[in-house]
Amino acid sequence: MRPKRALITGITGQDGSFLTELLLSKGYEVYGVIRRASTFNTDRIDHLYADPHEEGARLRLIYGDLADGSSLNKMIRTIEPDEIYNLGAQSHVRVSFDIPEYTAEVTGLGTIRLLEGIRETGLTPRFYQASSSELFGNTTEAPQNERTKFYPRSPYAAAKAYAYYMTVNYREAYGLYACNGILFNHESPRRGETFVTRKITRALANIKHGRQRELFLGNLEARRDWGYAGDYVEAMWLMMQQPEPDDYVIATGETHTVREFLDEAFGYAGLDWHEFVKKDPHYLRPAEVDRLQGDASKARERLGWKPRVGFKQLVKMMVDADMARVKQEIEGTGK
Ligand code: NAP
Ligand code: G4F
Repeated sequence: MRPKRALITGITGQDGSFLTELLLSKGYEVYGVIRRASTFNTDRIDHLYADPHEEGARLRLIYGDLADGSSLNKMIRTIEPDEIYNLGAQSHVRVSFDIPEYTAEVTGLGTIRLLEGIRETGLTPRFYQASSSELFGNTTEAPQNERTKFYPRSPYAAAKAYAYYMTVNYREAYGLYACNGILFNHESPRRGETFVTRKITRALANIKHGRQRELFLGNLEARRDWGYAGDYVEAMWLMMQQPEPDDYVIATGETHTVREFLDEAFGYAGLDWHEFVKKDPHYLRPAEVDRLQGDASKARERLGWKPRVGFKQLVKMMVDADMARVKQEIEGTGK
């Protein structure tokens, strides 16, 4: 019997790298979709990548794009994956206000291209859609669960809402095994550097080492339910192993402001953030999501999933990693 095959879009991103590690550890063959870029963009998965010509190589990278349906169709037909994880997206909420049409193209329509690719080939891979707590947007209900009404507040969230509903529709209309993981914010030392947590921990490390004096941020009062990405990819995999497909909220249940994240991170490093943080309206959003807090009871009960890493531990992990990285950079360059 051949090993299980997974196809992952967004493999070069934070979640793609953790999911690849998890699937390889479970004996899967992993096929990752990468975009052509003018510089290398595989830093997060380089440690997992073997020579594709090597016998037994279990991670292979293929050029493709969520905006290019024919490349996706060809992949599905030739790879014949057992599971498809659609993690690829223009995933930055603030940026989606600047490039709304592109965000819809990739984050919204990219999903339908994959779903149609599955339908057209007549194959029956299981399908995971990376849905988001941003779907809840301006909700007044707290905490949010699978039954909470959506109120998207950005082009990103509206594109994710389209992708969410198409995933449900293909499940109902064509009997596809398709799930939405409605994941609340999850972070790690591999988090993209323009998301607020990583922006803070990177800046903090630079400040501590004398390489930066100021940190410019937007809204410090927004509340997020921040978990650890390594825990959240396990939930993705669990959703794909159930007898029936379904949609699940994945969250810690705790909510903290950006200000609290600053307190925790700078406090841990023995600094007072008020001395360094400046407000910059550039980082405010035309419409903000003020408060997110998830209720993952369904995932706990049905998947047996629960987060292992708490808020304080997450902040420490990210600060430690950025401190070590900056130290290494300084030792490497002498600056
Ligand atoms: P990320 O680090 O920003 O990674 C996004 C991935 O999508 C990257 O691999 C990127 O490739 C790829 N991508 C972008 N445009 C693409 C295109 N046109 N075609 C193919 N791939 C494309 O995001 P993440 O934090 O890992 O999140 C993974 C997914 O979960 C995303 O869909 C995100 O919207 C969703 N989500 C994330 C969170 C969270 O808190 N992290 C919460 C809920 C949902 P490049 O490396 O080439 O740019
Ligand atoms: O870190 P953020 O950019 O994450 P956001 O907007 O919550 O989106 C992330 O989580 C979603 C899940 O809910 C994902 F779907 C999405 O793909 C992405 O991964 O911003 C968090 C909060 C916001 O309220 C923002 O206004 O931090 C506030 N913030 C304050 N200053 C800032 C900044 N955000 C960023 N990126 N940069 C700032 O300077």
